[in-house]
Amino acid sequence: MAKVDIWIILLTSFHVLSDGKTTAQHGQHGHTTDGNMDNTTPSISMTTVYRDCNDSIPNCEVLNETLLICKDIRNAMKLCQKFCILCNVVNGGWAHWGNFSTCDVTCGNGTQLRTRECSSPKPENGGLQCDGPANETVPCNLGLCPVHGGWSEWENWGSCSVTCGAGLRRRDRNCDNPFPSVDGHHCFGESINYEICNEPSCNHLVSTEVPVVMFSARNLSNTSLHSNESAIYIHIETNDGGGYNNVTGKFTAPVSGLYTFTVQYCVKARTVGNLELVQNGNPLQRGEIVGAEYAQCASLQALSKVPKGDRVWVRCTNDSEFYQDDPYRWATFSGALVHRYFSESVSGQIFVG
Ligand SMILES: *[C@@H]1O[C@H](CO)[C@@H](O)[C@H](O)[C@H]1NC(C)=O
Ligand SMILES: *[C@@H]1O[C@H](CO)[C@@H](O)[C@H](O)[C@H]1NC(C)=O
Ligand SMILES: *[C@@H]1O[C@H](CO)[C@@H](O)[C@H](O)[C@H]1NC(C)=O
Ligand SMILES: *[C@@H]1O[C@H](CO)[C@@H](O)[C@H](O)[C@H]1NC(C)=O
Ligand SMILES: *[C@@H]1O[C@H](CO)[C@@H](O)[C@H](O)[C@H]1NC(C)=O
Ligand SMILES: *[C@@H]1O[C@H](CO)[C@@H](O)[C@H](O)[C@H]1NC(C)=O
Ligand SMILES: *[C@@H]1O[C@H](CO)[C@@H](O)[C@H](O)[C@H]1NC(C)=O
Ligand SMILES: *[C@@H]1O[C@H](CO)[C@@H](O)[C@H](O)[C@H]1NC(C)=O
Ligand SMILES: *[C@@H]1O[C@H](CO)[C@@H](O)[C@H](O)[C@H]1NC(C)=O
Ligand SMILES: CC(=O)N[C@H]1CO[C@H](CO)[C@@H](O)[C@@H]1O
Repeated sequence: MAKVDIWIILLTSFHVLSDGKTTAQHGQHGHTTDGNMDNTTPSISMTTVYRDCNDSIPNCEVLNETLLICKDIRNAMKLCQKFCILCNVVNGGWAHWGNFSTCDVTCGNGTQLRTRECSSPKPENGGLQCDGPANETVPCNLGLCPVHGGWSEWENWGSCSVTCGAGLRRRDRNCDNPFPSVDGHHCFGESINYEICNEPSCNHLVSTEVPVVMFSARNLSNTSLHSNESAIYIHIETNDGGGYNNVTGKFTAPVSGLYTFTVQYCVKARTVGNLELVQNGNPLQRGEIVGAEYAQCASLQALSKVPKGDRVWVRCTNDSEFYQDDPYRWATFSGALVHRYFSESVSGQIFVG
C-alpha cells in the first residue's frame, strides 16, 4: 500500500496547493516522494483514492515531473483515469494485417505467414501494447514432393567366372529403395559391381608333358575276313605314344582325349567290303563298298572321346575280300589325339587323363 499512500498524500497536498506550484508538501505521516515510508503509515482505501483523483487532479506535468508518476503508468491508469488523460497516454492499436507470404516450401505441406503491427496507434507515454498475436499462419500445400531413387542393398556376389585361377565376379543392386517418382532423379552410381576372384591355381591341371599321340599303319595281315574278325594292319608307319599294336590290330589310348580315326579300304571289281570302326566293341562308324568295273576304295572316319585304356580297332561286318596289292590303293588305319582331357568326369563324357 506504500504507493497508494503516497498518492493520497500527494493528491491531498495538490488539493491544497491548487495553484500548481511544483513544490509538494509532505503530509503529517512523513512519507517521502521516492516511496520510502516509515512503519507507522496507516492504510487508505481505494475509494478514497478515486474520490480524490476525480476531485482534485490539477496538472499532469506537475505530478509527472515532480513525482515521476508516469514512470509507473499502469498503476496510474488503475488509480486515476483523469491523470492518464492529462499525461497523453495512448494505448496501442493494431494496423491492418499484411498480405500472406508465399508458401514456405517448394512442395508438400508448408505455411504462409502474415503479420500486423501495433502502430495504429502506437502506444505512447506508457500506453498498453496491442492485445493478440502479431503473426498468423495458414497451412499451404504445393503438391507431391519428388521422390528421389535410392539404392537397395547389394545382392550377394555371383559365382567366379573361372573354375581355376583369377576371374571376375559381380553383384547387383537396384534403384528401388525407393523407386524414383514425381520427377525424382534416378539413383546415382553403378548398379553392377565387379571384383576379382581367385579360384585355386590352374597349375594342377596344366601338364608340362604334352603327349603327341598319333599312329598310322598299312597292309592288312589277311585280306579275307569273316564277319566279326579284326583287320590287322601290320606295317607301322607312325606310332607316337605307342598306342597301336600291329599284332592285335588294336589302338589303346595312352591318355584320355578327343581322337580322330581314319580307315581306307579297297575291294576288287564286283566284290563287297564291309568294315566298321569300333571302340571297346561299340561301333563308331560303318561302311560298305561294292566294286564296280574296277577296284575301288572307300574310307571311314570317326571322332570320339576315348578314355585312357579304351581300345579302338577295325572289324569286319560281313564276309569280305579286300584289295591292297596296288601302288594306287592302300589299306590304312590311322588315328591321332586332337585334344587332351584333364578334368575328371563320368565315363563316356570327359575322362581322367
Ligand atoms: C514525464 O516526465 C518525464 C521526465 O521525468 C518526461 O520525459 C515525460 O515526457 C513526462 N511526461 C509527460 C506526459 O509530461
Ligand atoms: C497485397 O495484395 C494485394 C492484392 O493482391 C496487392 O494489391 C497489394 O499490393 C499487396 N500488398 C503488398 C504490401 O504486397
Ligand atoms: C499434408 O496435409 C494434409 C492435410 O492436412 C495431410 O493429409 C497430409 O498427410 C500432409 N502431407 C504430408 C506429407 O505431411
Ligand atoms: C512473428 O514473426 C516474427 C518473425 O517472423 C518473429 O520474430 C516473432 O517472434 C513472431 N511473433 C509471434 C507472436 O509469433
Ligand atoms: C604291303 O603289302 C604288299 C603285299 O601285300 C607289299 O607288296 C608291300 O610292300 C607291303 N608294303 C609295306 C609298306 O609293307
Ligand atoms: C585269312 O583269314 C581267313 C579267314 O579267317 C582264313 O581262312 C585264312 O587262312 C587266312 N589267311 C592267312 C594267310 O592267314
Ligand atoms: C558277331 O558277334 C556278335 C556278338 O559279338 C554275334 O552276335 C554275331 O553272331 C557274330 N557274327 C558272326 C558271324 O560270328
Ligand atoms: C610290327 O611292327 C614292328 C615295328 O614296327 C615290326 O618290327 C614288326 O615286324 C611288325 N610285325 C609284323 C607282324 O609285321
Ligand atoms: C553278308 O554277305 C552275304 C554274302 O556274302 C549276303 O548274302 C548277306 O546278305 C550279307 N549280309 C548283310 C547284312 O549284308
Ligand atoms: C471534476 C470532476 O470530474 N468531478 C466529478 C467527480 O465525480 C462526481 C460524481 O462522482 C461528479 O459529479 C463530478 O462532476
